[in-house]
Amino acid sequence: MKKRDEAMALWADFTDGRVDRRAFVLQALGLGVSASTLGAVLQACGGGASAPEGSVAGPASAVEPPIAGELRIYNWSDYIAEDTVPAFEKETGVKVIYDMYESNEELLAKLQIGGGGYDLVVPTGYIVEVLAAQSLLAPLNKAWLKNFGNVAASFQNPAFDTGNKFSIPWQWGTTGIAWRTDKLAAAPDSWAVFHDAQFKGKMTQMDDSRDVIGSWLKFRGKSLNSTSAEELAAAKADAMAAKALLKAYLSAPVKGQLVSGDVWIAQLWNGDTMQAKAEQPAIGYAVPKEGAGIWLDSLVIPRDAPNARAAHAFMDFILRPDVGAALSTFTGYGTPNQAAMAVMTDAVPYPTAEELGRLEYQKDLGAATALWDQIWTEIKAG
Ligand code: N2P
Repeated sequence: MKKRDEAMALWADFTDGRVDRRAFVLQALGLGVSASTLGAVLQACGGGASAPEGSVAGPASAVEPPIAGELRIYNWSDYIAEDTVPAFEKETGVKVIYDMYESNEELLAKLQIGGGGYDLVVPTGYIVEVLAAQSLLAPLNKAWLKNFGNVAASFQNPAFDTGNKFSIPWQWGTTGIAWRTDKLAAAPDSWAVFHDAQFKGKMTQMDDSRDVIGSWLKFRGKSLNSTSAEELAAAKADAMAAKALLKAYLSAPVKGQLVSGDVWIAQLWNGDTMQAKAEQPAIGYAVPKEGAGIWLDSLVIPRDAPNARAAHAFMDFILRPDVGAALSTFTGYGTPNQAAMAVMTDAVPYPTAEELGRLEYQKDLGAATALWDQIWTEIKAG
């Protein structure tokens, strides 16, 4: 019998009462049915009532799956300390397979086509919202996240995922301007620097629709979540004027060119800028006076993750103070982990009220996403 037929027969035995719940769970896990799928199935048939609130229902109460096997992680590049994965593998015996992406859109496309078979991914807040709305995430089992209390109160219960049903925070940061302090007389204080012809060919903006169009909306005093066709048309015109002077649209990989001096001015995130500065001290970071983006990236488990148990174990590992501190020390980003912050010597301070006044979180654009996509395609092609 094929596995699928075996699973169907097992399901019939369970619903007809020939197999009890415990035997059903054990045999289904043995057939390769994931814990999250099983949880959803058991909850749908009313069997999840005894599971803890907001958990992967069923398996946690019926049988505790072991922390074992393979864990597939898909994360942004340069976004983890060098020893995090080896230390987790050594402690748990879990084998980690680690792949990287450069933008939220790349991640979203992968998850929407059901590709990758990942157990953990690291979207920005507005993408958590999109993934949850499309039922692409597995709910967290808080009983497996003993260290969750280490998260700073201000980073718990985010607007994009109330109650942390699906996510735990990874790092937070801002999207501003990295610049070579030995090539420019002063820090760029405005997005207008990307319209300054004296820097033609020495500048880059990020390869990211939300960041590029968002910067030009901020430049005109608008929200970086604007859905107004008129405001977006103005942002497009500003982006096209800048494009004529840009070397490229490039995100994290621009670091090497900032270090070498091929690029003097780059739209970039604060932490990646600090990573470049570690190699080339003549690099500064500026948040333009018109304002910029602030974001919180989070660990989430895709709905069909094969190893949700190990994914939770990795989340709980990251929530430890020492592991969280090493992570942010490497990335140069802010830690949302208060206990980690307490043991760091050079932590990024929480933004001041004055800074928060100029910073804006990206939100899901809903139906206007299509218009943004169209404008971005036109900018790239234009
Ligand atoms: C990766 C940094 C990603 C931050 N180097 C984007 N939210």
